[in-house]
Amino acid sequence: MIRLFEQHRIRNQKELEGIWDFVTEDGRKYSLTVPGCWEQHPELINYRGKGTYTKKVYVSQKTNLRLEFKGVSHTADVYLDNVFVMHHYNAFTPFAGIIRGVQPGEHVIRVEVDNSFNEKSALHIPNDYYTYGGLTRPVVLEEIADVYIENIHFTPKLEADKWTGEIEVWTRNIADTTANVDIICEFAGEHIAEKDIQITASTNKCIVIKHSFEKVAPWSIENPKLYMLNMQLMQDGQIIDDLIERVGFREVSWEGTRLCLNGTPVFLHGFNRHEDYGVIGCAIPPQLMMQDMNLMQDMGANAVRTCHYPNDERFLDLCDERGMLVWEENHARGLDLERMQNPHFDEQCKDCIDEMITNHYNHPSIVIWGILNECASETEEGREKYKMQYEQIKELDKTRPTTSATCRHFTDICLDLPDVVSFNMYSGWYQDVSVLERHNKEMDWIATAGGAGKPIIVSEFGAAAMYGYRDRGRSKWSEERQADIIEENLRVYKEDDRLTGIFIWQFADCRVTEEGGWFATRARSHNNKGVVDEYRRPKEAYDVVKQWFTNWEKK
Ligand code: ADA
Repeated sequence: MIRLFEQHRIRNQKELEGIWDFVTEDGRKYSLTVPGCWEQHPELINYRGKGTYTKKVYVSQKTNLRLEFKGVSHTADVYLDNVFVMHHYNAFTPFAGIIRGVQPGEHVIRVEVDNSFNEKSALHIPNDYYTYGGLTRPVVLEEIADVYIENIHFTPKLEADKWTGEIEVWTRNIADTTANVDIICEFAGEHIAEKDIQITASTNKCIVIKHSFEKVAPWSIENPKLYMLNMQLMQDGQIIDDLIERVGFREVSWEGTRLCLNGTPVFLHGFNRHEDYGVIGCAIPPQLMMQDMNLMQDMGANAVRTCHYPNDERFLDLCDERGMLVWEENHARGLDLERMQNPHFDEQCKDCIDEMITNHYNHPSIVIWGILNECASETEEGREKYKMQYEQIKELDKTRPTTSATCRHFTDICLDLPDVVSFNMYSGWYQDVSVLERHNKEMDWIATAGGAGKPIIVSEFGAAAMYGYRDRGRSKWSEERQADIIEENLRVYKEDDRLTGIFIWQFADCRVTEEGGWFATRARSHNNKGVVDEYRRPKEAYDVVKQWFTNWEKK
């Protein structure tokens, strides 16, 4: 399944799911499922290095091929019939390439994948989550015309109780001659058209359409109403391409200390969720995404943070359908200044932000963009990079607020930069201190350090517990103690009107790397702070969270 909804009725699209040939760099051959992690194979559980996937495809007539990878972990070099097509770094964002004039017959797609840690990888490093290996998200093969729709962005706006929308249609002409096209769109009960558009040879063109909508229902947590935006491209009276996007009419704003959805203040209460699940690693299929969603909503959550990287589009589709608000962030966790000064860091972050927003812009569930979790925001050099990335986000999307989860308590010099201030706090776990006292100290500091008058989110809080470890003494690592610590935090945050959101760390246990010394503080080489374990077995904290979150809005 490529997305949770159909994106093409005209364009010929297929998912290259199933069995691919795979060979490690030392010549071991396997048949692996795609999407999938190579760690699923018993001989590759800890394999870190290079491997090559190959797949034969058949083309029935001469055509242009568009080959898209929704996620390859973590570096890919793609070839068609041994001709280089494209390179991509970072496991968590989609990328696509065009191959013009492919002859009919059999062709071979080859993907050289590398999940090793090296100086060229500034973001995938030994860390408190696992960098898997493989074609971990869907692979899509499309036959496209010389002129096609590359992307669509929809920006809803509520003006005097009336919804208007701006539709940006990015078209591309890969032919050697100028094209004359029309675009037509059925959307939210309206028929929209733009005629006689000229697209010069070998260029892109963005067509902007503004329209007002009489009879639409807003997208909200309670009623996440979605509309299909069906865009078709016509040339000489023929529909030669199409792209269907699914969008919602909603506005995010931040007024004073609150985040607002359609003008109404909202309190985000939910989980940090890594893409990691028992035996299948990060290649979570929609069935299990659905299970995660069901569990989080059973506990009464209304928000999820995609710690610490852009998520699979199908999970974001599910959040759109279920009214689950999303904090999505670029890929970074705990990079100190030295790591932020890796020569590849700036470009790899820039590409990640660009691909995240370009591809995820239309998801109504995404209400905030995050960057650089716990990176070097206490340094001047780090501040320059935070500033650059916030500015890049605003260039791409002015409709959503920005934030970053800091742990540089009392030393952070970047709180003036984002729209929303967020901090990670482990009172009761790493520090045996009063949650209330430590929280007020943090909030007082934030008010003097650039965060005054801004919305504030506690982006992480929680404790570890080994699933099944029960202890009447409620010692640390027992399920009982985890439940106690989470409850003490919830009790404090519930009473603090200065907050606009809280995220428990974390929804489920996740694998971590042995490299980097994480094994020492991460029993089983897992981060065990999940409210459920990696197989989604609930710990005692599950019912505590459920009791608090399901009654959260009631004062
Ligand atoms: C940090 C970090 C998380 C996780 C957490 C923990 O706040 O942002 O990724 O490592 O600590 O479990 O200690």
